[in-house]
Amino acid sequence: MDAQFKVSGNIVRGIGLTIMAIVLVVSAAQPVGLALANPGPWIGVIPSTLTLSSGGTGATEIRVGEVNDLYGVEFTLTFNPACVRVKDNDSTRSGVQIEVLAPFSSGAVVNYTADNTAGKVMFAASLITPTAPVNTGTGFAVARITWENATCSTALIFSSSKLVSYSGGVVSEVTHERRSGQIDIPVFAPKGTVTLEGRTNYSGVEVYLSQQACPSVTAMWTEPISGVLKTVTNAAGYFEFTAPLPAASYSCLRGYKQGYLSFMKRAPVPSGSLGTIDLLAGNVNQDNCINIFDLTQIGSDFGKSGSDLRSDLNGDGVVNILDLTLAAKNFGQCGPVENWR
Ligand SMILES: [Ca+2]
Ligand SMILES: [Ca+2]
Repeated sequence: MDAQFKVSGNIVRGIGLTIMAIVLVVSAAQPVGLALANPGPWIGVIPSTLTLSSGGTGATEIRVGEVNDLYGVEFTLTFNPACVRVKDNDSTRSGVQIEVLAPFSSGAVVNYTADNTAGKVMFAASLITPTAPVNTGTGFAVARITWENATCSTALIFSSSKLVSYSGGVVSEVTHERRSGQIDIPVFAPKGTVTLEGRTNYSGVEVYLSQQACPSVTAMWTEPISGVLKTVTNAAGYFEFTAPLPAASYSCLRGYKQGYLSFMKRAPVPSGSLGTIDLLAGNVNQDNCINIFDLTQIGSDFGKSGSDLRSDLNGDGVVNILDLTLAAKNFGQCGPVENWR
């Protein structure tokens, strides 16, 4: 074996490169394996996901973990300024400042500002002798950022960071992992399905989402109040809202279709699916009850054909025995219907 290596320099060199390549691959893979087995020093956003309602306020801490003798911290955290802004924690200074936590708050704080235009938070602080270095353990908070006016979700990413330890008279930079975070704003999006008795096409049901409480009376509401959101069902009866305000801002979902009893969902209107509501046919005169007035109207329209006939409950273009039977079957019923399934 020795002879072979000596004979051909090319072979030796080739093997050497292969070994180097293997070493490189192994060493590149090592930090991942080690990080899983035994987490090393880190700086991170805690909680990693801050869930806020739209327009809401909440705080995240910037913590450092698994560092012994921490003495200095510097970081820049970026966010989408179109989605959220940093609340000013120091009204005595111009600009926007975040909260520096002890013991760094009594140290040499060089920077603790936020830029709500560029979307970044900058921090640089060191402890001062005689303050002892910090053993951070599993997580030590150095700063707190209060977020306000959140309108959309955004990542919170460290674009740079430096951790410095001071031990035995030596200042040294600590290699560490950056754990980014995020602000999450769940979208309030109630949706559901409306079926229309006697029809196979469920389109054209007007659905409203309002900040005003649902009406307690059975009377048909007439016109939409200002500020409500409106949508219309498709042929399958499906509707969906994407509401810009927090869920708690909305107190009532309601809707109607000519010829049918109205329906509603009282507060709290859930985000996501409300299920399906089945509307009974026969409310020709829009008073939200099916009674003799409706039957009388159908009777007087009996035999008529054309589009947009009030008494044409099933929408087949003619007022006939089918429409009369639908209304008669539901005689005595009143809306609004609330039995979602
Ligand atoms: Ca009626
Ligand atoms: Ca008809």
